[in-house]
Amino acid sequence: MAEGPLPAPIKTTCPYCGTGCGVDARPMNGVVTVAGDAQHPTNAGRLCVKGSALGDTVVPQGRLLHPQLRDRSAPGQPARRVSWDEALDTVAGQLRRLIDTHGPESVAWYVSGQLLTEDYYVANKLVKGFVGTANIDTNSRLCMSSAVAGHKRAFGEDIVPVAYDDLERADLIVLVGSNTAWCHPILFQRMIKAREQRPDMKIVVLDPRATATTEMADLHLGLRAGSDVRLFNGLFAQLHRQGLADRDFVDAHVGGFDDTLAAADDGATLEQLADDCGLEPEKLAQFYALFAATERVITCFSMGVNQSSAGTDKVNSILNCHLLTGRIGKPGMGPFSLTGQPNAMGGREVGGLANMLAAHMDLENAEHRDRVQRFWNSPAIASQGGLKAVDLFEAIEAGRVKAVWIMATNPVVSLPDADRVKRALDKCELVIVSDVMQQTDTTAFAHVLLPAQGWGEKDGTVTNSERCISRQRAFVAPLGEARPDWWMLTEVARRWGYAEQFPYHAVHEIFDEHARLSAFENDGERYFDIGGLAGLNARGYDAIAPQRWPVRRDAGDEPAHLQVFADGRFYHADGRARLVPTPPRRPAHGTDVDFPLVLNTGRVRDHWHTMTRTGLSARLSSHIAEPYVDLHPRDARRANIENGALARVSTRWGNLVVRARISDEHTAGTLFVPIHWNAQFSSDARVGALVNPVVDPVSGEPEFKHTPARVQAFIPAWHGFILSRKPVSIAHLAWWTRVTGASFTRYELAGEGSSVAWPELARLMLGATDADVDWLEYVDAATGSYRAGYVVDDRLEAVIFVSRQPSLPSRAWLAGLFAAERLDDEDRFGLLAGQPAVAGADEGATICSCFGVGLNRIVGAIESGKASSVQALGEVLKCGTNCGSCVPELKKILARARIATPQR
Ligand SMILES: Nc1nc2c(c(=O)[nH]1)N[C@H]1C(S)=C(S)[C@@H](COP(=O)(O)OP(=O)(O)OC[C@H]3O[C@@H](n4cnc5c(=O)[nH]c(N)nc54)[C@H](O)[C@@H]3O)O[C@H]1N2
Ligand SMILES: Nc1nc2c(c(=O)[nH]1)N[C@H]1C(S)=C(S)[C@@H](COP(=O)(O)OP(=O)(O)OC[C@H]3O[C@@H](n4cnc5c(=O)[nH]c(N)nc54)[C@H](O)[C@@H]3O)O[C@H]1N2
Ligand code: SF4
Ligand SMILES: [Mo]
Repeated sequence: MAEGPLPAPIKTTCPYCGTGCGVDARPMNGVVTVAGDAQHPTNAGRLCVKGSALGDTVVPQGRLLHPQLRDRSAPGQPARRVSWDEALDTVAGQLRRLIDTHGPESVAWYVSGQLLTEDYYVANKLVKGFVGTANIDTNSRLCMSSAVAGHKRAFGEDIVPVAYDDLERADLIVLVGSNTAWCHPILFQRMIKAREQRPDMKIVVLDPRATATTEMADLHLGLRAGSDVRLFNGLFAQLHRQGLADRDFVDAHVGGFDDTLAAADDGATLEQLADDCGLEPEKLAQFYALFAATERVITCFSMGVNQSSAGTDKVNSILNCHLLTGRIGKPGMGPFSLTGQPNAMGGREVGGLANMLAAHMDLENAEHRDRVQRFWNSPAIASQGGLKAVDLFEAIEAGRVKAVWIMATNPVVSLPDADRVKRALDKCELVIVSDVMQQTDTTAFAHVLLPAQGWGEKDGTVTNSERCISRQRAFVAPLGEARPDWWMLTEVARRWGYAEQFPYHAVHEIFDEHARLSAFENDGERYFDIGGLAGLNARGYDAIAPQRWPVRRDAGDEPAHLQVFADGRFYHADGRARLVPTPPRRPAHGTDVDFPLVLNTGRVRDHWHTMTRTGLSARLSSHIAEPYVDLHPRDARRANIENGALARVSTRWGNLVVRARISDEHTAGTLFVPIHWNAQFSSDARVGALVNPVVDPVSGEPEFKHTPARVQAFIPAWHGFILSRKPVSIAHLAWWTRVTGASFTRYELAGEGSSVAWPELARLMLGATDADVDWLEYVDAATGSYRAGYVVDDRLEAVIFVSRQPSLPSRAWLAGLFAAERLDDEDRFGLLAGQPAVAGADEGATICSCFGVGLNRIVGAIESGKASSVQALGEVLKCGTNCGSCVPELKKILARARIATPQR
């Protein structure tokens, strides 16, 4: 029978990073396949590795399916399934009781840049306009709040003045504190492609760490952590000295010059500046010269800038250099804040932060408050800023805030001093959590669990880094009783008697209201204006094509894509921008004898945040399987830690145990631990528990990138791993990590007790209790080595490998055996050796997740002379030819192989 044509895809938007790629989703027979949307202006058909694997995450595993109530005073009691009515009556009733007894400030919401604009709008309206408190903050506090504060100080409004196609027009792209190659992969690929087409274009990266992004850079400045302000102040002073200030532009449009120059220029020499920033003077001079000589420069910045106790000053020190030179408001130039979450920008539009109102209006502004209150027809409106994320959880711990509704974020993992978050939630009278997953570190504390619709089920809009609004469209039926977040909020509002102000039955009605508010009494005073999208019916809304705001109603012949600030008009009351003095200061806590190293934290290529979704995908779990700490050989030697062994990292706030990755590519004196692992995936790897909760005084953003720390060896009695088709109970062990495999689960283990009776224990753990299973076993008491496995109907069921040493055979080859329906004799022969009987069949660690190409195969192809370039590797092995996310790593493997193999 001939195959029919593929069904037409549903066009939607990727739910991961702020790049905001368009996705074609095709659900078929319970499986979702995805491809890049060729018509989307952001990605023109491409997807990175996380986007390509989205289908793996639209699955029922682990989903929260029904509303539940849990009586936390009766420990051990499971949550009780209830109807939506009972759950919502409980939420509305309990919150009302607390508000009536203790006032509106006694309750709070903690929401997320992963909500859709419509969810976010309703949450913000309900809390600020109807509860009458601004105690609603969002995880964007941990992410974008320094950028928001910096923009407001400089421009008078939170406006990002660069669009993606400007990157293609720039001659210099400076990436500050951004691992773009891994965190905004498709945007990064656009930059690399632009450089291929115009080889004069340069990419400079400022990051204390060597990353996949620095691998591709023309120049990497490995500056000392926290020294960005000093570096950009130095640039400001030098640009001024060289006469590169655009006097006309500054005179006409920018205030604050004298004070800013005074703060920036303390007369330091280039050598002094370089020394303060931990750089070679030549390198710093090279960067300054490049910046000075290039008119079309875009400075992109991300978490290495925002997540700092001087985050807002870091942002302004960058904006200052652009304002001084007038390199803003023209094609191919400007400062560019890269947003992290898919709807970080949408959250800013609706005023999701505790110190904002809605539609780019301010809480502190009485006229704005009055305007919004009239528009909402609301009984009250918050008149002062609410608690910012870190303060909010402190207030919960102190008992001042008695109820919190957490929505689409996992604060027990992602906030700094995360053990305090646990203590706070433990004490809190009422914890409501809406999430898509049943079991997270945060849902464990919920009294009320509300099942939210996930990606593919929910419907709405998101706005990406360049202010492009795109639709996320539903393409599968919601699982269980999952409902949209806006619906839950609306139902609570109605129970409080606000049915008239919350009349929503469908998502387009909310978007319409949001669009109308943006235009309401605007008259050009606020740049954020999408009045042109108001009045759409369901069909019109569904058809919204990706477009950048502003979208004004009476735009006349305004070009579709405006160049922001082209007319030199800014949004302070006097229409001018501001240079902001940024005297440099060091990170809040310096190192000392007890904590001599700097702990830096961030992301890996294939995981998203707390892994609730990417952790479901075998493909995405194979690139970096375990939590780790990167450290320099010098620091490892001092602590007696070997590569691949376990290490304990401690700070004043907490500690964890993870795998040590030692390399002289890492910066001496610093540690890097990824943010993703948590109690669902590892016994002891939640790095948030170690992070200093100090925040930037202006933005309230925590200093996630800089906590004084120390590292020690962690030496268990034995190391081991299990691969098993059935789940294995490992929670009692000293240390463990769980990794999703294709048809099995992998467990990395370490334990105490030198005289473990392995033969009995292993059969029990692996569930091979039937006497007649085909059980294979190898014991070497002398070396403490134990290996076993079993086969049912010729199919491998499970293996366990244990040793006193951390070095154990490769998991990759064994993992491959689980794919086969039958274990052949050769494989059976190699099984307990952990090695293929035929040489060369072991993939090694996955590099290309799209095609499952491992390190060993890549090195093999290079060493055998079959490939000597990224392109040739792609031709021979396909690696790097789909999403391209692994190209920086391929480049690095090639470079290493070139060093290792003498030239012939
Ligand atoms: N794969 C993947 N992609 C993601 C995410 C994810 O979870 N996984 N999350 C998304 C989200 S929400 C966000 S916010 C973005 C974050 O995207 P990025 O900001 O690019 O990612 P991070 O890894 O947090 O940190 C960036 C870099 O800042 C550097 N840094 C540390 N201290 C300093 C400093 O003092 N100065 C400078 N100049 N640099 C410093 C770190 O070494 C690190 O390499 O990624 C988004 N994209
Ligand atoms: N140490 C350290 N910590 C950090 C950072 C760092 O660099 N270092 N970065 C910070 C940054 S920038 C960010 S953005 C945060 C991210 O941190 P979090 O926001 O805590 O991380 P996520 O895993 O994205 O959490 C999203 C939660 O929402 C659920 N969810 C998904 N979709 C929906 C939905 O539609 N509705 C609802 N109700 N729930 C949904 C998911 O299952 C998950 O539990 O981490 C911050 N924490
Ligand atoms: S770059 Fe990757 S994660 Fe980010 S939006 Fe595009 S496909 Fe999604
Ligand atoms: Mo973020």
